[in-house]
Amino acid sequence: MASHLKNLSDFSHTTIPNGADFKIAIVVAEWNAKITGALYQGAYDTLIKYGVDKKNIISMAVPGSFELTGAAEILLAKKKKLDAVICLGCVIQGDTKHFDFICDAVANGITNVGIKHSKPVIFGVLTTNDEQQAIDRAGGKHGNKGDEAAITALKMAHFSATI
Ligand code: DLZ
Repeated sequence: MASHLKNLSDFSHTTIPNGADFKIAIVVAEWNAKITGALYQGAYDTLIKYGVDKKNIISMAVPGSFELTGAAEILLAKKKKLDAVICLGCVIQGDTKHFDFICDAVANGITNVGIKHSKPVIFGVLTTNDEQQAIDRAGGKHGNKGDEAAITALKMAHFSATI
């Protein structure tokens, strides 16, 4: 069960833990819904693929990426048995500084919520220059960052469970 490394050669990028014992929340932003819907589908399907029970996946929507931090905080405060929260969003660069404020706020906010609760809170937010870059990362030529966020959640939940 324990996954402590004995030496550096034990390390493997390919080991993805089974999620049968985990309860995981996915919070997804409604802004840029076509993109975030694809991220959500990728994350959900990946959790199922690695053994997480449907009834142990909590799916919630929030208006925009800025709200992801607050939602993660509420979930972790009210649902003590969660093993991880996956935050999914897509912020696309516009003509104003809004992009920078949202990206900074959500990155720092998610980090702080995870530290506060000692629980993995995963940053699955695309921050792109344009819509095409987002499409490419939401099931396009650069894969689906929702899948990657789910795998990170499984690895970190396993890390936490084995300490
Ligand atoms: C207002 C706004 C803008 C301009 N752009 C985005 C975006 O690209 N992606 C995103 O997820 N949300 C955006 N929002 C909404 C904010 O995240 C937030 O919902 C509002 O500022 C209300 O707090």
